[in-house]
Amino acid sequence: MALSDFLKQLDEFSASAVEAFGRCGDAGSLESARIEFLGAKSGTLRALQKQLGTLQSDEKPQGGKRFNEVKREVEESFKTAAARLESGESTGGAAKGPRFDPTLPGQAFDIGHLHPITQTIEELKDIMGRLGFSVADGPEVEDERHNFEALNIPLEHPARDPLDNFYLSVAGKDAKGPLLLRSQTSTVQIRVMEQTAPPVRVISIGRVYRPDTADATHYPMFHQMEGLLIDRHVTMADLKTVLRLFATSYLGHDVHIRFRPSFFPFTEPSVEVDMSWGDGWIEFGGAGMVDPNVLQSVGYDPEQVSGFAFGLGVERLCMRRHRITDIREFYRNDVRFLRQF
Ligand code: FA5
Repeated sequence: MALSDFLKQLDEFSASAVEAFGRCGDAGSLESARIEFLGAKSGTLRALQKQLGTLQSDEKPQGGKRFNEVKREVEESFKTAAARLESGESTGGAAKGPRFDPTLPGQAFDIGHLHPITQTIEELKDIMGRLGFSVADGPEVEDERHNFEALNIPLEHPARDPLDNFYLSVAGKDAKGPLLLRSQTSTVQIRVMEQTAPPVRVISIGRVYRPDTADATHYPMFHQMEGLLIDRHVTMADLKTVLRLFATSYLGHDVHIRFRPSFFPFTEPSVEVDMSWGDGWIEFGGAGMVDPNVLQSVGYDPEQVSGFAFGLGVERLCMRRHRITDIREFYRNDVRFLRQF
């Protein structure tokens, strides 16, 4: 027999014996494998030993050396498999560690989910995005210019009463006058218009703060979605269309909305927006045509552009959608409530 063929047979023998021992899951199959590969009478190793004798005499030393190496490897691998079974492991190959029972049910992990208000905010952004509104952001700590003055709320206006706002005792670095937690997202209208030339089509959703007493429909911290659209020839009919499209997208086609005449210093005319709630109505926001004074305060020309703005209560929308009757549920952090969304 040629030396090269003999060496090849040794390699094949080694690979299949090591693989077979590693696969054995119990003592019976390991013993059968031992007899097959290492059996003294008719095992493969014994057959290979006989082949060794058929090599040319000058090739015998090399063949013999390799034979002994392979014999040692395979015997080692047998001993390792025997020790593994002895220690109680049933699986072979690379598996290490404790026994694994694949028939046991898996462990369910509590991974939590987004708060219902966060989910609502994402959905509102999505709906308004489809109506062509992009998202703008503004700070929660504001100065009086953005929270009041530029919104046409003069110094003596009751909305600026310290009892109706959370004024801060620290003053801002550059801000003139005191700082406060914003009481409405209308502040972002001003910030956007200060930085962008018309046309404008944005929403802004975020927290606002008012020292209101908490009851079923009020909370001292809540969220508003502000909308602002400025362009040429924008009318009240556009406002109504956008709000109706928004309400039916979010709440379904059986929802009705109505406008009631109202007053906001920064819109003229102004309306309060209600939506149907069971047999009655619930107010979910204020809106109107942006007052020319506001357009002027940010450097827009009211002769050239007009626009509408609205500010909606996010909690109220979510309550209407899920028939939640008390706004305080959102902030009690009771997982039995939160888990339902
Ligand atoms: C405003 O805040 C105006 N900035 C809205 C506006 C924007 C008008 C742009 C015109 C143009 P109002 O104070 O009504 O308006 O608040 C708007 C909505 O916020 C209310 O309709 C209500 O849905 C919600 N809201 C007001 N106060 C609370 C509160 N304490 N808790 C929960 N939601 C509230």
